[in-house]
Amino acid sequence: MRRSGYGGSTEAISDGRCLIECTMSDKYRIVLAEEDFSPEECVFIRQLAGYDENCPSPGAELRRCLNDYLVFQNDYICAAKRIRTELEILELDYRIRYDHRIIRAIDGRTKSVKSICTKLQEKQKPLTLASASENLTDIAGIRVICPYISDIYEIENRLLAQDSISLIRRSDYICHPKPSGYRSLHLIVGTTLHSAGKTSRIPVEIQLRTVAMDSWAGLEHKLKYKNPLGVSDDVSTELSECAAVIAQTDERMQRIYNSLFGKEK
Ligand code: 0O2
Repeated sequence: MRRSGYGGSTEAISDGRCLIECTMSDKYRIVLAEEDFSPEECVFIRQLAGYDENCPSPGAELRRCLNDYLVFQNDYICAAKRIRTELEILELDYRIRYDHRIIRAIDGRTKSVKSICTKLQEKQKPLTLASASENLTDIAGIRVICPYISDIYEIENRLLAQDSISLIRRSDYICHPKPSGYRSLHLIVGTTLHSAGKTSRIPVEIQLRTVAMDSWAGLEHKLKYKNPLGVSDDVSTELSECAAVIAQTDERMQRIYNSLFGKEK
């Protein structure tokens, strides 16, 4: 096995495994060998990138698949990074200008290759990278946690005022909670990337919630939303009632905040 320096050349090894170096920056310098992915993930990557079983050079073909996948994924990493930076700038501006911490936390993830495939299968869409780009809008996801409900809409307005960010879809689960009791503002925004001579608008899902909504969603996610065994109607009702109590508390806290600080911004 031979590895070049930081220039990013790659070398397949004889038993069909391979190593890839990405050359973006130190942070994104990724060295991947097949064993970095579970065997299951490797199957998904091969499927998504259209692995050619008849290719006379399996190592090189796997390397191509991994490389195609990493190039695909990198667009989403970059798009999320840009949105995150805008959010951090906004947070700083509010802290300095108004002495208000409009954002308590920002969390982010890119969807795993397994989740991408599962979602495509659920939507009965082809398992290809092109299909993932076309049919999924949450490959890059950012969660923003705010103190007050009004902060959520303030952030929305400020973000969408940016030339580099456009709204693709908006779901207001605060005004219209899900039957489960789930509350958040979901924005699918697009941001334009220019790379390798082409321009593309990459979607990023932003979930904006209060601290209280987030604590409920975090617990319910495990208890019910992602529980493969499901829960009884009684538990569902109780969870939904908890969400309603939390929503009332958020509204009361908002009223207290407004009464003390008014509309300064
Ligand atoms: P995960 O593991 O959290 O990422 P789409 O996902 O865009 O194809 P849709 O219906 O537009 O479909 O998405 P939706 O319902 O607007 O938002 C999906 C995400 O919101 C979910 O992602 C969850 O993160 C969150 N969410 C939606 N409903 C609930 C709920 O009842 N409880 C909790 N805790 N979270 C919820 P994923 O990919 O489904 O899951």
